[in-house]
Amino acid sequence: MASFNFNKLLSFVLVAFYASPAHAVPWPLHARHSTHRVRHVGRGLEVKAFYPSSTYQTFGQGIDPPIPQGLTNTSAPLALQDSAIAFVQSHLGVDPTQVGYRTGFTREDGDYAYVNQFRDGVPFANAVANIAWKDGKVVAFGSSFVDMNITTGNIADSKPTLDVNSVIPTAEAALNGKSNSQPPTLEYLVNEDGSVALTHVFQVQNETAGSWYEAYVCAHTGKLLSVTDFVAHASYTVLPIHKETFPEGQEIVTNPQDLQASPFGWHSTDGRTQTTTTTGNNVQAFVGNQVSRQTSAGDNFNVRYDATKDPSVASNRAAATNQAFYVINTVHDFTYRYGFTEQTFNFQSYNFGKGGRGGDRVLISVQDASGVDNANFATPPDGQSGYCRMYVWDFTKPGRDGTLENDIPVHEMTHGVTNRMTGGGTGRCLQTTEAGGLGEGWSDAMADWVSHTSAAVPDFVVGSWVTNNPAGIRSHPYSNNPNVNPLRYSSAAGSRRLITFVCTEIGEVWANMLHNVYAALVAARGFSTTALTNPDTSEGNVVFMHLFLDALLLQPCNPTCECLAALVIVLAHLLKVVKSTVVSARDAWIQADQNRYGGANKCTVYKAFASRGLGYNAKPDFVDNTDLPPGCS
Ligand SMILES: *[C@@H]1O[C@H](CO)[C@@H](O)[C@H](O)[C@H]1NC(C)=O
Ligand SMILES: *[C@@H]1O[C@H](CO)[C@@H](O)[C@H](O)[C@H]1NC(C)=O
Ligand SMILES: *[C@@H]1O[C@H](CO)[C@@H](O)[C@H](O)[C@H]1NC(C)=O
Ligand SMILES: [Ca+2]
Ligand SMILES: [Zn+2]
Repeated sequence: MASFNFNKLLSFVLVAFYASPAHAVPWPLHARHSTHRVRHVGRGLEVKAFYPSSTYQTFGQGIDPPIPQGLTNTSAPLALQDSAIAFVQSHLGVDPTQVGYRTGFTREDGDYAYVNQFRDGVPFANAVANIAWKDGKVVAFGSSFVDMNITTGNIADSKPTLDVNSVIPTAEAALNGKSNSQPPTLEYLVNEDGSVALTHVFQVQNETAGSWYEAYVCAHTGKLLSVTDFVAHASYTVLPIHKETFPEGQEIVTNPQDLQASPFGWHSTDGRTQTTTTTGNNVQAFVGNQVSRQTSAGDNFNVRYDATKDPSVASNRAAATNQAFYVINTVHDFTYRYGFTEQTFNFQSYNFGKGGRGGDRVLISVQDASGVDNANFATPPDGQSGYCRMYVWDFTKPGRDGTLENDIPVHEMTHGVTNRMTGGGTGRCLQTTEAGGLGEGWSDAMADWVSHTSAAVPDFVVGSWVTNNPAGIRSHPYSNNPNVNPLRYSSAAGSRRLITFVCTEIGEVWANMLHNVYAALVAARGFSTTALTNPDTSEGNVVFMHLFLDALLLQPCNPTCECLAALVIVLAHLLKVVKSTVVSARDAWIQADQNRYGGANKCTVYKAFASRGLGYNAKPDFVDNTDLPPGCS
């Protein structure tokens, strides 16, 4: 029979997810995973980050847009395209043939458009502009348009003398790779000296070497004029993903991006312009509020975190921002490999035409000022950025930045993964299970999963460094030794005593079951050291991650309920829902195995669940059952 300390658990519950008894406070709203409630995103600033430009203006409340020439009915709503072109024309004094609309979108917080400079119908690669409107007024404008009055006379003819196919081999040889399936384009390229060349633009890639370039070859001379290096020079001093806590040691990690998952690398949202900050297609990591936020800059990705100094010193802020950028990108990349893609509603600014909605990279606020001793992740629907807040922990002097304990950011990002993959990207489908704590369980299980480097499955403790407590912030380490972690299915029955119990306790029961499922799969099938980037092998850790993400897509969307409401009536209702979700979450794993592996791992998985009371005949009643399905022994 499971025994656990009521008071200890109660204290945990009261301080939400990441906290300890010493810091017991009533459950603060912000410390919950207040999924779907936080909807603010700093689009106005993101526009600038999308397209770094030589000039950038903001207009406060906004300025009236010009009326496009030839417009007869001024009260008819304008197409974004027409407004964009009219504004650029009037603001830069260029004629209509010099501006071409590229793309744009309308959201509830404003309208956004992107244009390129053109000449003779040929776009400029590096002369672009972006406009943002709020309530019909122009609020921001960025531009790198070149002044044609200066360049005229020094600009190449718009008709190429060389065919693109004739210049590709030279660039392939020079760049040690092959041109890929991205169609070549013809574009003007403004050179540093102000002259303008006509270029064939295409991508040259080498997966073995991990390189990916965009080549600009002169369409008149065949000379390689410029290269966009999508991936090089990205090195970060970070706590590598498999190291759970800061004392395990920072390392310099070079080119960690997975180009299958992030085709433009981590620092580009358009495959053309590269950011040199912690702003990219998958995540923007920053310190500060929406307006004054600071991202780390390229020459600063290798700053070390110094735990003897306060988290707020500039070097520690930069290091933590880099760490956040690295972790969120890493989770983006490996979950992408296992199925959290554009189509399954992942977080990306640009979706490469692969489905789903873009414009929703993760925003992660490091050392967020709104709290301490916790972290949270808000998951609005597909198309709106996930928002993660990381806090400083004040259990020690100096305090410790939670970002430097990988189990915390991995846990948080996993909330985004599970919320998006369950029920079709609405972000609405884990309200109940989240309240019941399954979300907590998945998030801990993910942090557990990334920490492994061999077939060994040591006990896993969450939150030990930030709290300076080897026992961490859960009631027990996750363990396949029942003496270390005695939690069983029936342990969740403790939730009957107090509604808030449900949230943490179910999560711990579930995470410990998954720890045991993982151990069983690795014991049965071995361990892959390339699991983060290769999902196509059959080792236990690979199978585990497939089942983990596949099951999310299979499980049902759950009705909404609030964990905070400590009402007996709600409790009764909640328990009914929670009960069914634990069993159905397990069923989804079994079904995922059936779908992907023809049921090859059914007995292994069932045995692990049954060993913790969630056996074949377990019912939604929190009564342990250790039965195995027919055919398993
Ligand atoms: C002008 O546009 C408004 C709004 O779309 C419309 O109601 C009105 O009929 C239009 N007037 C003319 C003369 O087309
Ligand atoms: C370019 O020259 C034209 C004609 O002289 C002038 O009207 C225009 O303002 C100039 N454009 C810029 C950007 O200076
Ligand atoms: C890719 O890089 C590898 C390693 O540098 C090299 O051996 C190979 O030839 C390159 N492939 C191409 C197509 O150039
Ligand atoms: Ca998306
Ligand atoms: Zn959580």
